[in-house]
Amino acid sequence: MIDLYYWTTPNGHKITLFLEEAGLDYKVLPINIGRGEQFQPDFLKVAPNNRIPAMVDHAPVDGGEPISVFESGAMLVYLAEKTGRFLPTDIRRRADVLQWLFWQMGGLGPMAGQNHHCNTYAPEKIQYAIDRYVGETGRLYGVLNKRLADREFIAGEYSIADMASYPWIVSHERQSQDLNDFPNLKRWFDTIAARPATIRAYEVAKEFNTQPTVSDEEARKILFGQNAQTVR
Ligand SMILES: N[C@@H](CCC(=O)N[C@@H](CS)C(=O)NCC(=O)O)C(=O)O
Repeated sequence: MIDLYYWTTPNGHKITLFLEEAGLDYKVLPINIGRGEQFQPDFLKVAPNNRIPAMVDHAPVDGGEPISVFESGAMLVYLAEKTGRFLPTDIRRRADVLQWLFWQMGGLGPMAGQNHHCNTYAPEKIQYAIDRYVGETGRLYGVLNKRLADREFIAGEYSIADMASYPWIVSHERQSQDLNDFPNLKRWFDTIAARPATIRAYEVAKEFNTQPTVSDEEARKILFGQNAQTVR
Protein backbone atom coordinates (compact mmCIF):
# COMPACT_ATOMS: atom_id res chain seq x y z
CA MET A 1 0.00 0.00 0.00
CA ILE A 2 2.84 2.40 0.86
CA ASP A 3 6.14 2.62 -1.00
CA LEU A 4 8.75 3.90 1.43
CA TYR A 5 11.92 5.41 -0.02
CA TYR A 6 14.32 4.71 2.77
CA TRP A 7 17.85 4.43 4.00
CA THR A 8 19.15 3.34 7.38
CA THR A 9 19.55 6.79 8.93
CA PRO A 10 17.72 8.58 11.77
CA ASN A 11 15.24 10.29 9.44
CA GLY A 12 14.53 6.97 7.74
CA HIS A 13 13.98 5.21 11.07
CA LYS A 14 11.29 7.72 12.06
CA ILE A 15 9.00 6.35 9.37
CA THR A 16 9.62 2.65 9.92
CA LEU A 17 8.91 3.31 13.62
CA PHE A 18 5.48 4.66 12.65
CA LEU A 19 4.71 2.00 10.05
CA GLU A 20 5.63 -0.80 12.43
CA GLU A 21 3.60 0.72 15.28
CA ALA A 22 0.56 1.12 13.06
CA GLY A 23 0.96 -2.24 11.33
CA LEU A 24 0.55 -0.64 7.91
CA ASP A 25 1.41 -2.57 4.79
CA TYR A 26 4.56 -1.08 3.22
CA LYS A 27 7.32 -1.86 0.78
CA VAL A 28 10.82 -0.49 1.34
CA LEU A 29 12.54 0.94 -1.71
CA PRO A 30 16.15 1.35 -0.54
CA ILE A 31 17.90 4.55 -1.62
CA ASN A 32 21.59 4.15 -0.87
CA ILE A 33 22.55 7.77 -0.23
CA GLY A 34 26.23 6.85 0.03
CA ARG A 35 26.09 5.70 -3.60
CA GLY A 36 24.15 8.66 -5.00
CA GLU A 37 20.79 6.93 -5.46
CA GLN A 38 19.07 10.04 -4.06
CA PHE A 39 19.69 11.62 -7.47
CA GLN A 40 17.78 9.00 -9.48
CA PRO A 41 15.04 10.71 -11.56
CA ASP A 42 12.24 8.46 -10.24
CA PHE A 43 13.20 9.26 -6.67
CA LEU A 44 13.47 13.01 -7.37
CA LYS A 45 9.89 12.99 -8.67
CA VAL A 46 8.80 12.01 -5.16
CA ALA A 47 11.56 13.74 -3.20
CA PRO A 48 12.72 16.92 -4.97
CA ASN A 49 15.08 17.73 -2.07
CA ASN A 50 17.14 14.58 -2.89
CA ARG A 51 16.88 13.40 0.70
CA ILE A 52 15.30 10.33 2.25
CA PRO A 53 12.73 9.55 3.57
CA ALA A 54 9.84 9.93 1.15
CA MET A 55 6.81 7.81 0.32
CA VAL A 56 3.93 7.17 -2.02
CA ASP A 57 0.60 6.11 -0.56
CA HIS A 58 -1.21 4.07 -3.20
CA ALA A 59 -4.41 3.88 -1.17
CA PRO A 60 -5.10 7.35 0.19
CA VAL A 61 -8.20 7.71 2.37
CA ASP A 62 -10.00 9.82 -0.25
CA GLY A 63 -9.79 6.90 -2.69
CA GLY A 64 -8.08 9.09 -5.31
CA GLU A 65 -4.75 9.06 -7.08
CA PRO A 66 -1.62 8.03 -5.11
CA ILE A 67 -0.20 10.75 -2.85
CA SER A 68 3.52 11.31 -2.50
CA VAL A 69 5.08 13.02 0.52
CA PHE A 70 8.66 13.94 1.42
CA GLU A 71 10.09 15.47 4.65
CA SER A 72 9.87 13.13 7.62
CA GLY A 73 7.75 15.50 9.74
CA ALA A 74 5.15 15.89 6.98
CA MET A 75 5.20 12.12 6.46
CA LEU A 76 4.55 11.45 10.15
CA VAL A 77 1.61 13.88 10.18
CA TYR A 78 0.25 12.33 6.95
CA LEU A 79 0.47 8.82 8.36
CA ALA A 80 -1.04 9.88 11.68
CA GLU A 81 -3.99 11.47 9.88
CA LYS A 82 -4.37 8.46 7.60
CA THR A 83 -4.54 6.01 10.50
CA GLY A 84 -6.01 8.23 13.22
CA ARG A 85 -3.14 7.20 15.49
CA PHE A 86 -0.28 8.89 17.37
CA LEU A 87 -1.62 12.45 16.81
CA PRO A 88 -4.68 13.40 18.87
CA THR A 89 -7.59 15.21 17.21
CA ASP A 90 -8.36 17.28 20.31
CA ILE A 91 -6.85 20.72 19.51
CA ARG A 92 -4.89 21.10 22.75
CA ARG A 93 -3.22 17.71 22.70
CA ARG A 94 -2.68 17.99 18.95
CA ALA A 95 -0.94 21.36 19.33
CA ASP A 96 1.25 19.85 22.03
CA VAL A 97 2.36 16.95 19.80
CA LEU A 98 2.93 19.24 16.81
CA GLN A 99 5.04 21.77 18.71
CA TRP A 100 7.38 18.99 19.84
CA LEU A 101 7.42 17.44 16.38
CA PHE A 102 8.50 20.79 14.93
CA TRP A 103 10.99 21.22 17.77
CA GLN A 104 12.63 18.03 16.59
CA MET A 105 12.47 18.98 12.91
CA GLY A 106 13.88 22.47 13.42
CA GLY A 107 16.19 21.84 16.36
CA LEU A 108 17.25 18.40 17.50
CA GLY A 109 17.57 16.89 14.00
CA PRO A 110 19.56 19.67 12.32
CA MET A 111 21.78 20.33 15.35
CA ALA A 112 22.56 16.66 15.95
CA GLY A 113 23.21 16.30 12.20
CA GLN A 114 25.74 19.14 12.25
CA ASN A 115 27.19 17.64 15.42
CA HIS A 116 27.78 14.32 13.56
CA HIS A 117 29.30 16.21 10.67
CA CYS A 118 31.73 18.38 12.63
CA ASN A 119 32.64 15.67 15.15
CA THR A 120 32.98 12.70 12.79
CA TYR A 121 33.09 13.56 9.11
CA ALA A 122 34.75 16.96 8.74
CA PRO A 123 38.28 16.47 7.36
CA GLU A 124 39.45 19.37 9.53
CA LYS A 125 38.39 19.23 13.16
CA ILE A 126 37.38 22.80 13.95
CA GLN A 127 37.07 23.11 17.71
CA TYR A 128 34.72 26.08 17.57
CA ALA A 129 32.24 24.15 15.36
CA ILE A 130 32.49 21.01 17.50
CA ASP A 131 31.88 22.97 20.72
CA ARG A 132 29.00 24.86 19.13
CA TYR A 133 27.11 21.75 17.99
CA VAL A 134 27.97 19.51 20.95
CA GLY A 135 26.84 22.34 23.24
CA GLU A 136 23.61 22.94 21.36
CA THR A 137 22.85 19.20 21.19
CA GLY A 138 23.43 19.01 24.94
CA ARG A 139 21.11 21.95 25.50
CA LEU A 140 18.38 20.22 23.47
CA TYR A 141 18.89 16.99 25.41
CA GLY A 142 18.48 19.07 28.57
CA VAL A 143 15.21 20.54 27.29
CA LEU A 144 13.87 17.07 26.51
CA ASN A 145 15.06 15.73 29.86
CA LYS A 146 13.18 18.50 31.66
CA ARG A 147 10.07 17.94 29.56
CA LEU A 148 10.10 14.24 30.46
CA ALA A 149 10.39 14.84 34.22
CA ASP A 150 6.66 14.52 34.80
CA ARG A 151 5.35 12.51 31.83
CA GLU A 152 6.10 9.18 30.25
CA PHE A 153 6.31 10.45 26.67
CA ILE A 154 6.98 13.87 25.17
CA ALA A 155 3.33 14.85 24.82
CA GLY A 156 1.84 12.46 27.39
CA GLU A 157 0.90 9.44 25.28
CA TYR A 158 3.29 7.88 22.76
CA SER A 159 3.05 10.02 19.61
CA ILE A 160 4.77 11.09 16.41
CA ALA A 161 6.77 13.59 18.51
CA ASP A 162 8.50 10.65 20.23
CA MET A 163 9.01 8.81 16.93
CA ALA A 164 10.71 11.89 15.47
CA SER A 165 13.13 12.37 18.37
CA TYR A 166 14.00 8.80 19.32
CA PRO A 167 16.22 7.90 16.31
CA TRP A 168 18.36 10.98 16.93
CA ILE A 169 18.95 9.98 20.55
CA VAL A 170 20.05 6.48 19.44
CA SER A 171 23.33 8.00 18.24
CA HIS A 172 23.95 9.89 21.50
CA GLU A 173 27.53 8.63 21.86
CA ARG A 174 28.47 10.02 18.42
CA GLN A 175 27.04 13.33 19.56
CA SER A 176 29.34 13.31 22.65
CA GLN A 177 26.35 13.02 24.99
CA ASP A 178 26.10 10.77 28.05
CA LEU A 179 22.52 9.67 28.72
CA ASN A 180 23.38 9.20 32.41
CA ASP A 181 23.47 13.01 32.59
CA PHE A 182 19.80 13.04 31.50
CA PRO A 183 17.94 10.48 33.68
CA ASN A 184 14.39 11.25 32.45
CA LEU A 185 15.55 11.13 28.84
CA LYS A 186 17.35 7.84 29.52
CA ARG A 187 14.19 6.32 31.03
CA TRP A 188 12.18 7.47 27.97
CA PHE A 189 14.84 6.16 25.62
CA ASP A 190 14.92 2.72 27.28
CA THR A 191 11.09 2.54 27.25
CA ILE A 192 10.88 3.24 23.51
CA ALA A 193 13.82 0.95 22.71
CA ALA A 194 11.90 -1.94 24.33
CA ARG A 195 8.72 -1.46 22.29
CA PRO A 196 8.18 -4.41 19.93
CA ALA A 197 7.57 -2.02 17.01
CA THR A 198 10.88 -0.25 17.69
CA ILE A 199 12.71 -3.56 17.72
CA ARG A 200 11.03 -4.53 14.43
CA ALA A 201 11.85 -1.17 12.81
CA TYR A 202 15.55 -1.54 13.57
CA GLU A 203 15.44 -5.16 12.35
CA VAL A 204 14.03 -3.90 9.03
CA ALA A 205 17.06 -1.59 8.76
CA LYS A 206 19.41 -4.57 8.97
CA GLU A 207 17.75 -6.15 5.92
CA PHE A 208 19.04 -3.25 3.82
CA ASN A 209 22.30 -2.10 5.35
CA THR A 210 24.51 -2.87 8.31
CA GLN A 211 27.43 -0.61 7.37
CA PRO A 212 28.01 3.08 8.12
CA THR A 213 26.55 5.18 5.29
CA VAL A 214 29.69 7.30 5.04
CA SER A 215 32.07 4.39 4.64
CA ASP A 216 34.49 5.56 1.94
CA GLU A 217 35.73 8.48 -0.17
CA GLU A 218 33.00 8.02 -2.81
CA ALA A 219 30.28 8.44 -0.17
CA ARG A 220 32.02 11.51 1.27
CA LYS A 221 32.14 13.14 -2.16
CA ILE A 222 28.47 12.42 -2.87
CA LEU A 223 27.16 13.47 0.51
CA PHE A 224 29.42 16.40 1.32
CA GLY A 225 30.11 17.79 -2.15
CA GLN A 226 26.60 19.10 -2.83
CA ASN A 227 25.83 22.66 -3.85
CA ALA A 228 23.50 24.56 -6.22
CA GLN A 229 25.09 22.84 -9.24
CA THR A 230 24.36 19.33 -7.95
CA VAL A 231 20.58 19.93 -7.83
CA ARG A 232 18.99 17.81 -10.55
N1 LIG B 1 14.46 17.46 6.84
C1 LIG B 1 14.59 16.22 6.13
C2 LIG B 1 16.03 15.76 6.23
C3 LIG B 1 16.27 14.51 5.44
C4 LIG B 1 17.75 14.15 5.40
O1 LIG B 1 18.63 14.96 5.72
N2 LIG B 1 18.00 12.92 4.96
C5 LIG B 1 19.37 12.47 4.81
C6 LIG B 1 19.55 11.14 5.52
S1 LIG B 1 19.14 11.26 7.24
C7 LIG B 1 19.66 12.25 3.34
O2 LIG B 1 18.84 11.75 2.60
N3 LIG B 1 20.84 12.63 2.88
C8 LIG B 1 21.20 12.47 1.52
C9 LIG B 1 22.15 13.53 1.04
O3 LIG B 1 22.67 14.29 1.89
O4 LIG B 1 22.42 13.57 -0.15
C10 LIG B 1 13.65 15.18 6.73
O5 LIG B 1 13.44 15.22 7.93
O6 LIG B 1 13.10 14.36 5.99
